[in-house]
Amino acid sequence: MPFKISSFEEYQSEYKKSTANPEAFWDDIAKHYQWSKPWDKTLEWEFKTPKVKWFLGGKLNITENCIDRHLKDKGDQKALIWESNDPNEESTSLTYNQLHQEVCKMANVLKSHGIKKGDRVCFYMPMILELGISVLACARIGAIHSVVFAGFSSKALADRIKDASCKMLITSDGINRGGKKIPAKTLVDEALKDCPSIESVLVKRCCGLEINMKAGRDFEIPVELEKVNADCPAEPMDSEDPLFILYTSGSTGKPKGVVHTCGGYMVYAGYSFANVFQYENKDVYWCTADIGWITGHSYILYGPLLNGATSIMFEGIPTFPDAGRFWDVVDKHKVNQFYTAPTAIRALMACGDQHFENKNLSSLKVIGSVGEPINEEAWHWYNDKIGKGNCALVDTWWQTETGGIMLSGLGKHSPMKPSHAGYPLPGIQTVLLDQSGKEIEANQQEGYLAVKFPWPSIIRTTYGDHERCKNVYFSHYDGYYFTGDGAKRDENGMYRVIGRVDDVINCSGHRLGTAEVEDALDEHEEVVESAVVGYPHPIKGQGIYAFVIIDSKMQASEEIKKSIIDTIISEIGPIAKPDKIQFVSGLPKTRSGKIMRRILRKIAEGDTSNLGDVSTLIDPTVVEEIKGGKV
Ligand code: 7RM
Repeated sequence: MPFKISSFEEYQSEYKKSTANPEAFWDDIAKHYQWSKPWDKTLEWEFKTPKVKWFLGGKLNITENCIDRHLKDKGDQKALIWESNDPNEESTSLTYNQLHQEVCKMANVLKSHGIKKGDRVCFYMPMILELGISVLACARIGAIHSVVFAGFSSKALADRIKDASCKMLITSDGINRGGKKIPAKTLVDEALKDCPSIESVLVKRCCGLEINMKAGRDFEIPVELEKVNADCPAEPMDSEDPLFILYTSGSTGKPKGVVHTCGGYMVYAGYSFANVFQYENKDVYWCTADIGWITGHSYILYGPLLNGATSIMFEGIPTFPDAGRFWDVVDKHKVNQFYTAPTAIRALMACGDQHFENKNLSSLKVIGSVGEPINEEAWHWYNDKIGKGNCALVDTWWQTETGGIMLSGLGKHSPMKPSHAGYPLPGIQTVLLDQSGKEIEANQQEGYLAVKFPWPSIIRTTYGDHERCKNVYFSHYDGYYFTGDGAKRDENGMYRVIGRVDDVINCSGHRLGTAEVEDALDEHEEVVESAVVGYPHPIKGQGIYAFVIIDSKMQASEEIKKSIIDTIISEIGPIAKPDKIQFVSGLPKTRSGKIMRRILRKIAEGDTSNLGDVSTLIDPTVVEEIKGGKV
């Protein structure tokens, strides 16, 4: 039973085995890891409640599998390489031995501050090594990490801290982002005015910013590290104990905390990494995501480390100091597997070929894409200009909720087709459903992408609200996990994921709920009502288009627009800034009061020729007004 597949034929036979007898299949895969107690039962599941449990009764610690297990053979190999935002700063690294020591020390710091198994620890940090170390330190002692992307506002941070009643927050003085410095600690101080559950804050300085340190609450990480030793045995965790919470947006309400558990997540993160990226001993792997997103969790930290890989953590952005930065780093570290997002590819494509022409990219073997559909033009540019027609391009489809990659080629072993994610990984039983929930067999017909059998890293619950998990993912179609995406299959069974079919916008690879943005808009004093839709955007994939009704006493003006944008930045963060705001006097509503987003989407796309049936609207004249309106 191979852990790493080495031909397309082998993929096909593994896939067959995995569906014929999923439990035997995953039993074999899971045996490649280190367990302190073997599991008694492989799987228990039903998708109604839902209840899914993998490797029941098994005990393990993911950090023993990520670190300790490699010390004998790879102790002096680099585990993490850190590349600064500043291209002139020397990069640093940690070998597996050093990572072991740092994680153990940090784990002892957490313990010395009263953090125990099951406690929630929140992170609001840039991409520095202390982030990776501290996340693993949580896992070492069984504390549940909740990493909040540091582009979110203090309000959004506070919401997430409160939702999970986090006991500790780990942060930095600031964040270096291109030529800017973001005052992280100041934003944290603001958030913590309203978060009584936080008992202590650990701070790492990396920006040279002036900050306030609140006595008795705030502690400097280097000072705390001085006080502890490097001996910290790993806490034996039950397979189904939570490993982390990660918040993600949905079509309704506030972002929800997706919960992943220790055993199943470990098994699938490691397995999918090995197979999709076809990592070989001594390769250097680089994923450009931020650890604030699931891609960073699974494919900067856990997946690579589970495989004893060398993984790069990059603090910067693609366009600083110029659009050649990615290719500089690839050349400098002789990167073998490179994993990024279509929005970055499109942005760099627009900057011209001079940025990579003088860089040596010949180390690349696999180049990956994630986060949104990759359009054909970007696919070809990536394949031809970066991969030189000589690399495997893997278009990886997955979600925060799936924990790991679901649809993708396996390195060079799978056929490639522009804009197609391709085939499901072994163990992943994807289907396309029609409106009525019937499985579509035919090719080239669009349907709802769903999964009909559990895989080890499937979402277990949404933190503190299991009902919501059921409603969002398991109630649309009985017996299926519903992804929220539309897709089709070609004559060879290769999937092409088209995009969200719900009210979720994918803007530069960031997931945002239209309701979430509307709620933020409605916080503005003069905003009476709003409706938000996505529209095609050449770089971002989707842009955010807001239709806004303001108080009738107010004049629409650039100032109001600006203050509305400020409200969004403070409610959610700069990632949710609308690209377009159109003031309107009414919204197209049905008699039952529902906004007809279909019409607004058409108008936002600039396609007003055929808006379809508007007869069910209370007042069809608003459509004419909106069509003729200005942005
Ligand atoms: C990993 C991640 C999930 C949503 C998902 C899709 C979209 C992601 C692809 C893609 C087409 C892809 N997690 N998506 N990857 N669409 N092709 N290769 O992005 O939870 O933040 O977003 O992203 O709509 O549902 S996420």
